[in-house]
Amino acid sequence: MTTPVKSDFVVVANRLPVDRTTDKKTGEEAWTPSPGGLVTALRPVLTSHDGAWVGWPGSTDTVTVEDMPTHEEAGITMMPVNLNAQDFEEFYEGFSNGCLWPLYHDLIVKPSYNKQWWKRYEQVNQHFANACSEVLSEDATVWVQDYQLHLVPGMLRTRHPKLQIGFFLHIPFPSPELFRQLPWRRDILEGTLGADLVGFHTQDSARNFMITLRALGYEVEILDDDDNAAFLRGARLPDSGHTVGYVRMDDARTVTVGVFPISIDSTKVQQQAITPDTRAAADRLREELGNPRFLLAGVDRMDYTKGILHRLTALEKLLDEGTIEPKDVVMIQVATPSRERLNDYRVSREEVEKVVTRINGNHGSLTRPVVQYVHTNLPFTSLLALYTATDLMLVTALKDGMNLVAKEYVACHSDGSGALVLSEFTGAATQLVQAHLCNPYDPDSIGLAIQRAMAGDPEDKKHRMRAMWEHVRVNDVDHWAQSFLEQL
Ligand code: ADQ
Repeated sequence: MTTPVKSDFVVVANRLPVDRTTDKKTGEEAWTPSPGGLVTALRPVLTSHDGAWVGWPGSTDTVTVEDMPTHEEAGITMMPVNLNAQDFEEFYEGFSNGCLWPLYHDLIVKPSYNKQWWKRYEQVNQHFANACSEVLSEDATVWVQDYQLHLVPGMLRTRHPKLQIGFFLHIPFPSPELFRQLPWRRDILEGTLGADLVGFHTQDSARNFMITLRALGYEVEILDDDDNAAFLRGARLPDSGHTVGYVRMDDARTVTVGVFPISIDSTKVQQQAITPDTRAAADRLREELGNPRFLLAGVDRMDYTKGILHRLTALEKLLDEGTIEPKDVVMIQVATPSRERLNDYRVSREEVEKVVTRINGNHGSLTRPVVQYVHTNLPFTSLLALYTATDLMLVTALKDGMNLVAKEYVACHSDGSGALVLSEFTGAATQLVQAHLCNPYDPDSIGLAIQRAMAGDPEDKKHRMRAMWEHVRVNDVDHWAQSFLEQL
């Protein structure tokens, strides 16, 4: 086996930024880049620093470095971490998505605290740390991503004391009372604190993390500036990305805790949205739907955190009460298949499909259902056409770290058209403050936001959308990555 090139900058994430695809005609297998914003944002830093990406290739077949695209082909070193079927079940589906995911999303469903899953989580985190050790130079910068890999910073720190390590959590960090339920709470915190910089999307998450640490006896300093004083009083501020405080460790290290709200490649999305092709596809879509007065849409992974059921129930209520006429609206709901083997995901899909059927049964006509629902992954170009065609985007997550769909929608409406209904419980709501905010637990609140967005004064609607676009334009994913790495 060849020894990989040693890198000065290493990203560690659950998934590698490539997918294995099979050509339908020839049956030939190849790696295709996955379109995520993270890799786009980090590519310049990765290529200029002989960068490496450590992650799972996405299947339970064993993959070696030799099977991956070469450094020359990909511009970076791809270091695969293999997961066998049991790792996938216990580390990924089990501990990551059956325990941490529901715990961090405020117990929308019940987390399972399973010791066997925890042991597997430790083992797999060790595999990631080992793979990382193979590609890093002794004083490299390593950026560890997300809740699947909480223990990696600590494992790397023990082996390579000179590294600069960053950790970013893409999902919310829960309140101290909830986090305390976790039997392995100290291990998760200790692992995370192997980093020099720990980043969150929102002040709420950063504050929850700091207060949890303080309650467990860590020496925590929360900075005494105006913003922090305000957020400690419970005020909600638009997050702009800054240091919230420090944790003083027993080994004399200081860990910095900061807020870095993630974003999208705003200009690229906006540019793609205004091409004649996208515009024509959007017009076609509306036409095929019978040119409805209002086209509403939701675009999500099929996940119980996204509040798909809640938005459909709110729409159903408006239709049942006669507040909205079925002839005036079409709602498109696109749900990407996700974590389908987990029971909570199966149940949430069934609930969504039931309400779709009921709405169409009660309010559709022979030729036209009110809700068009697809359970599929769409190419990004189709998503852009959908965003562009949509008058009213519904993002009603019960809890969401950020929610990039909201930002993608805004970037497709740089001309001020459209409207966004946005849940208060998303990270995006701390930034896109001009959206029609709603409480997704209350169908009347979603209903009111929909009505306001539909009936709003055109000038006010335009003003809101343009203000949000300006925010997303300036605070793009590049800004996010740069501010984190500069701080690190
Ligand atoms: P997710 O929970 O996956 O991400 P989100 O931020 O909305 O949620 O990102 C979803 C992405 O998938 C978007 O870029 C969207 O375009 C794409 N997508 C959604 N439905 C699709 C479909 N049917 N077909 C194709 N693409 C689709 C986690 C956290 C979020 C956080 C992100 C980034 O849960 O809170 O914003 O990470 O940190």
